[in-house]
Amino acid sequence: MMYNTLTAAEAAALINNGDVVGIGGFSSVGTAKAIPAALAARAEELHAKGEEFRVGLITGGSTGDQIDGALSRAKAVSFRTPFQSHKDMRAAINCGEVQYFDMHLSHVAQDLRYGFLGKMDVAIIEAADITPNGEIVLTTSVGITPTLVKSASKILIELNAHHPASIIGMHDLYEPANPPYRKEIPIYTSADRIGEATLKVDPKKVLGVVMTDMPDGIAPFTPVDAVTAKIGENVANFLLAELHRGIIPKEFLPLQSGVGNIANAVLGSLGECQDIPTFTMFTEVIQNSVIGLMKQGRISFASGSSLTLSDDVLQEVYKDYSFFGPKLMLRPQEITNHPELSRRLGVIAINTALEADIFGNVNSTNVLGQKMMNGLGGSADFARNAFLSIFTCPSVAKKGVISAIVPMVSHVDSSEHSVKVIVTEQGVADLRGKSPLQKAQTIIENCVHPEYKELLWDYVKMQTGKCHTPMTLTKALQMHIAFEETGDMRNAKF
Ligand code: 0RQ
Repeated sequence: MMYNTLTAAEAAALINNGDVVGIGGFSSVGTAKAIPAALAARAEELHAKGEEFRVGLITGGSTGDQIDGALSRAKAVSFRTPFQSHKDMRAAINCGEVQYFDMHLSHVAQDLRYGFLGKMDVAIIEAADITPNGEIVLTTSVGITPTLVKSASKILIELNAHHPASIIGMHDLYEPANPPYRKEIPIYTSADRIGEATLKVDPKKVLGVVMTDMPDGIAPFTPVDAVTAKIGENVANFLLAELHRGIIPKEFLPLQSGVGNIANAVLGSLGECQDIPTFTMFTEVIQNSVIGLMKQGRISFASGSSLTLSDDVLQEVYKDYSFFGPKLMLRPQEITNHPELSRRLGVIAINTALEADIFGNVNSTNVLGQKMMNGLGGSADFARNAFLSIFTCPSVAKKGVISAIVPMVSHVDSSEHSVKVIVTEQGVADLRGKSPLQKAQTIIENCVHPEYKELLWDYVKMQTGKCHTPMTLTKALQMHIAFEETGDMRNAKF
């Protein structure tokens, strides 16, 4: 190999207090793992000696315990962007210890290139293989890695034996030029290849390679429950009706589906619905359910930025790579989430809301407008530009003391202009072509839990016939206030 080998501790020692560190990878997979864990240990050692040690942390998306967990517990992170979903990092953000800023995932790489995020000192990336001329075969994700290695002044590589070198060709690496030289992105179907299979890095920047053998560590999904199954069924029936009335073409359209148990259940229902033709995915995260549906012949191709599979399912893919390999493609998140492509391909986007309001605005991130959950991720990239943008959520949270449908969301991630359909286990609200009052009527009638219907009707009636949007400024957050004061939104009064 043309690069030096290092131990994880030696690599971590090359990172300085105040550095901005970019860790390649996305959705907790394909991330470097050993060096970040060693970096956390180094920070703890230095802190014990009374020395300051914190770095800025930029990744493609969420990361696992070795990164967001270990570094936040070590109090080694000064700022964090663009997305996380780890309980310890979330706690550090919500107590003000880490300055977090939420970003559309499609923007991260270009904001780095534009210089909006300042200088990038060190990129730490994971490789399945390094070619004789020093090019990198990435592992289970791409994220912002191609941009990271260009922006950073130093590069550290983890060569992870857990992934076979034979996955060369699964990645399609393409970086748009900066304006005014940017051209159209020539992808016309989910499976179109436009870039390179391997990542070129400047060998002068590579400080060394750490050898590892570590799984991504994605836990298997919890089984589908009655509520998520019903949401999945409602989405499938809605899409089927759109297909039958000719709104969705008979070939069907590529699907984007968010992360988590609800998204997994929705995909499962779509797959089971034999009246929906075999479809492709043009998505951000490829999760377990996609692999199951490929085996059944229901999904013919999946383009995404990460292969977020539990280890047992990933091993299944590697074992039968001649079947799965030609059906999978991993691209930078700037491409998977690109507005041009969502519009051109006519992506059907299905994402999850924490709460939605009766006018169709969606909050995916801030609980009670205050506490960060994960970040908006790619949800708004897709929602704004999709052919059809659907948001799903259970109608109530926390055993019914919270209604997911409220008079006004406490934070907006996707506005009413992007949100076309809301689906809960109660039913489907189709918001297309409706005024604010009509949206409110449809959402309350079809999506709200029975225990909250009367309350929300009372709210709407206060201003109906008096203004364009029937909202009451002094009462709009009354349900959130009731929850904060009494622990139950049902105690709100209008
Ligand atoms: O908490 O487990 O402690 O009970 O929020 O909620 O219903 O299990 O749903 O796991 O799918 O997450 C929006 C956070 C939903 C996720 C969000 C509580 C609820 C539970 C989780 P408990 P569920 P999910 C592209 C798409 C943004 C990124 C995105 C997300 C916990 O989907 O991060 O879409 N989306 N990316 O009890 C207080 C409410 C609540 C509430 C639910 N109104 N108030 N708590 N909860 N509603 C892919 C990527 O970008 C990578």
